[in-house]
Amino acid sequence: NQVGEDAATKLLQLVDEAESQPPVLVQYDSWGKRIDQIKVCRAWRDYEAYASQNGIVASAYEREFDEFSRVYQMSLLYLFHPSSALASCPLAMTDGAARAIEVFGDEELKEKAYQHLISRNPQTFWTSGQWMTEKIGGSDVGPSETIAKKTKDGYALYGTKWFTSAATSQMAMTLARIEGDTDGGRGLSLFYLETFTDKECTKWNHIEVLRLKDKLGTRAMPTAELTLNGTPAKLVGDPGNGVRKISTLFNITRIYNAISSVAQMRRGIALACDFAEKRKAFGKKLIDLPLHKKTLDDMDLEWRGCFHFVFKATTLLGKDECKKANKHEQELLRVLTPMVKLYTGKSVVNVTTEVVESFGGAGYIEDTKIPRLLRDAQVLSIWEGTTNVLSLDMLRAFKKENGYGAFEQDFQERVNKLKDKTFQNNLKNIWKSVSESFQEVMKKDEETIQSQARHFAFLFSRIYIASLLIEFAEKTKEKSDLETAHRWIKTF
Ligand code: MFK
Repeated sequence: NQVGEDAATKLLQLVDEAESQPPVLVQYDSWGKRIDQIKVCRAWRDYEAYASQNGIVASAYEREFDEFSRVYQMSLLYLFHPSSALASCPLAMTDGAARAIEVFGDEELKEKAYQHLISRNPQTFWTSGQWMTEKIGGSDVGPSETIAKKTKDGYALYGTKWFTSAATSQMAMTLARIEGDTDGGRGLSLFYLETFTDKECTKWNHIEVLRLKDKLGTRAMPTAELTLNGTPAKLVGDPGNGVRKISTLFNITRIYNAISSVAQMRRGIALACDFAEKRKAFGKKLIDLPLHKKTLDDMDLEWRGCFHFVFKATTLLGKDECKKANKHEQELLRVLTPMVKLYTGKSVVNVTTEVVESFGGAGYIEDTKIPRLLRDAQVLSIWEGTTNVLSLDMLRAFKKENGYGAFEQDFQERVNKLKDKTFQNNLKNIWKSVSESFQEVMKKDEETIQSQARHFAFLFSRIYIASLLIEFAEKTKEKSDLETAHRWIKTF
């Protein structure tokens, strides 16, 4: 695939350029006029153009491969992300916005914004922001303070958004409370706004840029703090239920996050393996030192499990979007989305920590570019819902949307089909013990239940992954796939 080839060559070269020329905010021009210009480097723009031309968002909506279009599109993302200096982030939000418009948008949004978001022409391609976070809360979105005042053409928004990733996007989806509406997430509404008033994106649309954020990683990406001073906005769908509506968007970005985590793990492991083939210590190549080899194998095992997990969710997403998913599959997708995000978001941090260590002291030194891998991994367990928030979302889906029933049924059906009866019994026994202790906890008070959510989110993820690995191995009949499944189950 051409994107794979480019990821190893020209896209990779852009990473250094983008990282060495981080965005800059110029607040005033030479004559003291407030301009709030965010300058991004050429490489950052090149990434957006490349993504558009190669359909990294568009191919999901062209649906050339019908229900498998998502698998195809996420495979492109998988190749693109590790060489993208996190230009994958605006693409995630762009994709989420396209999906939200597809679900809730009127004809006007579908004819204009949507066409820009899925364009393959860099001249007409738009990216979108997803402005949810306010000073009052990042995880707790319900108390958001942005107000929407009715105007003759629509609404005008007033408020401050504390983190706006990729702030140079041409549009954004955001939340605001229409004056007089109730408190909490249900009183918020979903809005569409255009960030600039001119095509060249130089004149902000009643928006002030307060500052750019100085972040641990994602340094090539402009993340800004913005104040909306009467920004014209259009209501998306009916008023209210803004949190529920924007979940359509963040359920897409959460899968992007999981794909990107898996892709980033693979890149780190590839570098660590390459180094191990070249570096000598104690008279041998590192790869021939048994403990080092075992450490690399364990990293690889984790990546394999995560890969199957996230592509299972991606397959369901594609089915759902093509209206081919039945109710059970929709419920399963709902619950797997937070699970794949939380599980892979933590794994990428753990695996990348090992990658750094596998280079010894060199991994800690900036000019090897290895530290950047860890900096950029850290955000993957934070944005789009932290591990704890997503563990609670798993419980929400388990309880409210028959997520547990769908999850258990899918797991049992897969396990019942296994040919390897020893493996089957092992899995059944592990499931029995985990599900019984889960049911015991679910009888307790809400505080106890919540305190155990993360523990069970990881356990359920790991057992589900075991079932995916053995199912895959029984299909391919490859020795290495069988070994992978057996090694995974031994970790319980
Ligand atoms: C390389 C990869 C790049 C990835 C892109 C990175 C871009 C970065 C941009 C950002 O980071 S944007 C900020 C991301 N912020 C979050 O993800 C917010 C995290 N917090 C949560 O997810 C909380 O769980 C949540 C805000 C949803 C809690 O909201 P509420 O209103 O306190 O909870 P509530 O009342 O349970 O939910 C409101 C409704 O939404 C309910 O429906 P009903 O009104 O019908 O009862 C919920 O069922 C529904 N809901 C909540 N989460 C849902 C959901 N529905 C479907 N899917 C979900 N995940």
